[in-house]
Amino acid sequence: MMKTIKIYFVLLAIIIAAFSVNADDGYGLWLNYQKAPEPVLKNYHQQIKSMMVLKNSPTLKVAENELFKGLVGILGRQVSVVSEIEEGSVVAGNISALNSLLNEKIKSEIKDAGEEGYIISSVESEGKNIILITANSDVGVLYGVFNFLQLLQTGKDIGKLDIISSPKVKIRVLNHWDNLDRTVERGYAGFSLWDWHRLPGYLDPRYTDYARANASLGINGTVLNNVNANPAMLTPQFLEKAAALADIFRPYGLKVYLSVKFSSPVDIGGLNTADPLEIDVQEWWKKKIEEVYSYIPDFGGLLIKANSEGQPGPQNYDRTHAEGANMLADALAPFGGIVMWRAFVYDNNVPDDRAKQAQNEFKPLDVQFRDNVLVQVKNGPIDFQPREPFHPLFGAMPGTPLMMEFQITQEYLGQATNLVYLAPMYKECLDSDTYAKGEGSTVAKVVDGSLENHKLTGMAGVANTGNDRNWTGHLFGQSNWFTFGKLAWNHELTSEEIAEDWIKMTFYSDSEVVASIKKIMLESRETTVNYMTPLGLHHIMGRGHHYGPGPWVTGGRPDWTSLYYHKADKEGIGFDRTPSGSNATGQYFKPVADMFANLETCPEEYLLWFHHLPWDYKMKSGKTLWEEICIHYYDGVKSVRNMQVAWGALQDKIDSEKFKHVQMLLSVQEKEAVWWRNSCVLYFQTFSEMPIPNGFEKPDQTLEYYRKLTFRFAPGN
Ligand code: GCW
Repeated sequence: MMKTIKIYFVLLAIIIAAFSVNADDGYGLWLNYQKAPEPVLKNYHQQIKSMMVLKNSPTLKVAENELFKGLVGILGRQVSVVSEIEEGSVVAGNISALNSLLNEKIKSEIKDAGEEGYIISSVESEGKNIILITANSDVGVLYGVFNFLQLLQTGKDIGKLDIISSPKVKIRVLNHWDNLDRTVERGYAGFSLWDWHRLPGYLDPRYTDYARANASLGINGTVLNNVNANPAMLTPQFLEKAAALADIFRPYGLKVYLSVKFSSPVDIGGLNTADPLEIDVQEWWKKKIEEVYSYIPDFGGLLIKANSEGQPGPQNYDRTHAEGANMLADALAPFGGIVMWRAFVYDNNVPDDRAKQAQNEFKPLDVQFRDNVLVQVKNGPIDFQPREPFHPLFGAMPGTPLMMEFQITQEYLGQATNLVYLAPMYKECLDSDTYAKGEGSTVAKVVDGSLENHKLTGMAGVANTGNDRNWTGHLFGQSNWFTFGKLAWNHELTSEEIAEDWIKMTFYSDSEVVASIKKIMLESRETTVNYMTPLGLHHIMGRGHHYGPGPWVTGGRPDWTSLYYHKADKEGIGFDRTPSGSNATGQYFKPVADMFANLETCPEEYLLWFHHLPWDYKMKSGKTLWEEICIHYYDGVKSVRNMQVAWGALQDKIDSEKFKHVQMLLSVQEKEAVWWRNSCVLYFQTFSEMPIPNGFEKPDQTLEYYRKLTFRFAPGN
């Protein structure tokens, strides 16, 4: 009998261990709060004895719960919640609640922390050593708590804390391209998180987890619905649902915004025009916005895609983007709401060069927008390609705050089957020098307002979330959500720093594992560029769904074909955007324009973006352009294989479920990389008529084979 019981307990222990250590499906994101490893654990135990949050608001209640949960997890023991400070207390609260504990230094520094910033400081009070987390606002305290926990999760020394942090941009929002039927445009992680049908009655606990995840990154807003907006979003039925989400998000500092269709006054308002200069139309919007605020008193504002890809807009009535945006801005202004007006325009006439269109349309409108309007600009002038030069609008509209739009969902970067860490791509854009006001006028300075002293600033990320158990489809997609939030708060962080924190918070592993995952992540974006669109190639993905290669896509609207972008023929390949071509280079400021236009100075990674060159053009390496194209495609595949090997070596070092998930996806990625390489090399070879260099494995399928592949139900389309 005794023996059976023993065996039973041993089995039970094994089962529990298996489930707790080896079955992490990724739902907990970077917020699992695993026990800290020795030796830091010992220090933390000495330094943290108890906690106290001075709370009088739902936000501070959230902060208290989070701090408690975090400390218990990380310290691996109970934590007492005290009402008087003790030696080793972690004390959090806003400045008025903590007033008596603040020293002169904190009192003067807190002014610089602004509305959402915070201070984390080791101080001595009444002879006791404590850690203070304080801010001007409650949400600042919450951000401070998350940051403090992150310090512990990443094993930082907390002996002498002296941190002051505040966000570099004001509006830090996710853009969900989620439709009301729960499909997600360019979504690869299942269906929309918003269960519209069951809202507002049924409140999925996941909504709270979503808000918490965003708050942990400092994301303070979310646009719930697709920019290709359904006018029903503004009907009472859906406003009530949106309001239910807003109520859940509020304590987390997360404001709700909506995308609207410009023709809404006609679609749902019974008017026969949406002309922004018509009084009736203006009145309709004023009433509608008033109604929105009656549902959501702290509503953030509107996001609009107008006169782009078939969406209606002010140009339908011969009005400008500014006239359209200002009408909405006037309706929102009394409530403090803002308009985010997108510059991704794509009109009904095929332009000589689509890369120039946004600047052609928007630059002349500078200083015409109301104070509560931001123009939202994609990072590059075409469309979220694996690599684009920065958008020439940055710096070109000094009188208008320009907001950055990054894409987190990997529409053009392997969707949810490819491991691609996007921080290097975001940073490449943010760090680019526009030269708008001489050297040092980086895109980041345009976006954070410091270049022109704009107070209203913002950064948007097209979300990669869905109702997949792990939120983002690919586990590493989580790192891109994380990255977006971190960079929106502080664009000065490096890709390395962000990767390192995310890895530690996700895999809680030793430094060797961290180093090896970090290497995989940091190389992944360049790897993808190599097997998809090396040397400045772009927009050669499959038609419609953008899944896989489609360099052969022709027919239909020219600027929706690959041929339009690569312009390959017997003579050569690439889009001539120099003054002898479309002169898109002329949209950049002086030294940049010349750098791109001049073959001597154009960085090779943008070569075919700006130049049409013969196949035998001599590259810096001494090899021909054709050879270099091949080398890049083959390198891309090789790097994916290296990633597989490096990942394989982690087998016994990380959670087995996470390991297998990524391992399987890496093998899908390897096949897709080969598919990309073979398709592109074989296709371009029909023009170059040159051989694949010696020593490279020959494609095992014909071009015809690849051209015939179809994917009828590819997601996100
Ligand atoms: O990247 C393209 C996508 C469209 C998207 C559009 C946009 C929401 O292919 O699906 O529409 O950009 O940004 O408006």
